[in-house]
Amino acid sequence: MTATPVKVYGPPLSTAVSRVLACLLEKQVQYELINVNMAKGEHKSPDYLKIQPFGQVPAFQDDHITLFESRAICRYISEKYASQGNIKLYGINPLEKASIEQWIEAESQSFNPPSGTLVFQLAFAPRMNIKQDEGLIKQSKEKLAKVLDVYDSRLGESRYLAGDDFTLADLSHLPNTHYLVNGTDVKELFMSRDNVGRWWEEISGRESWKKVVEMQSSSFPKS
Ligand SMILES: N[C@@H](CCC(=O)N[C@@H](CS)C(=O)NCC(=O)O)C(=O)O
Repeated sequence: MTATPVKVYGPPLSTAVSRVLACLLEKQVQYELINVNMAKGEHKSPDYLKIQPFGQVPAFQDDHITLFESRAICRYISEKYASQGNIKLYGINPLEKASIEQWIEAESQSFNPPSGTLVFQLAFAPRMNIKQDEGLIKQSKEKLAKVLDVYDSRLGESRYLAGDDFTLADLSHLPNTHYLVNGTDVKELFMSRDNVGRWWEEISGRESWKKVVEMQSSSFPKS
């Protein structure tokens, strides 16, 4: 455990915040979660913009350093606390790290665009009384299906995306997939692919992620 807790700013319901929380829990790093009331626009306030200039969550502080971008924060946590918690999370040699990076990039560049759109359209828009865009939903489902074909093939060769161990590559997929598999018809895109379905059951059952989901459930605004 670290002496001074690191600080994470933002609500656990945010996919990007939950990525960072899952990483901190895997690495057993003590943290303080600081609420940012997005409904009240606190993420656009002048003080908050000093630590996250794009006005988004999460922001992250460790002693004197401040970071934003959830995947960069996860890389930092994994490197700084390399010898504690899950020591395989970011690999232990150049090839492992490159393989993990390859799949983090795939997540960010190929998986996140269609899956993030679907999370917003199917999980958040109805709760926010925002009209859904049926054309965009259809297009995103088609794009995501193609990405998941690649994943299914990869996961037929190895237990996890980057090899035999659960790593940041897998962890990065937890937030969007969680929303899509729990409560939307996109679940079928994941579960109809045997290897993707097996992988999802395995990664979503990790204690770290179950704790994040608990935090999300208890912070969900009551209607
Ligand atoms: N690439 C960023 C994305 C951050 C992001 O989009 N955060 C969303 C919540 S999940 C947000 O702050 N949205 C409010 C806004 O953009 O104004 C990361 O991974 O940290």
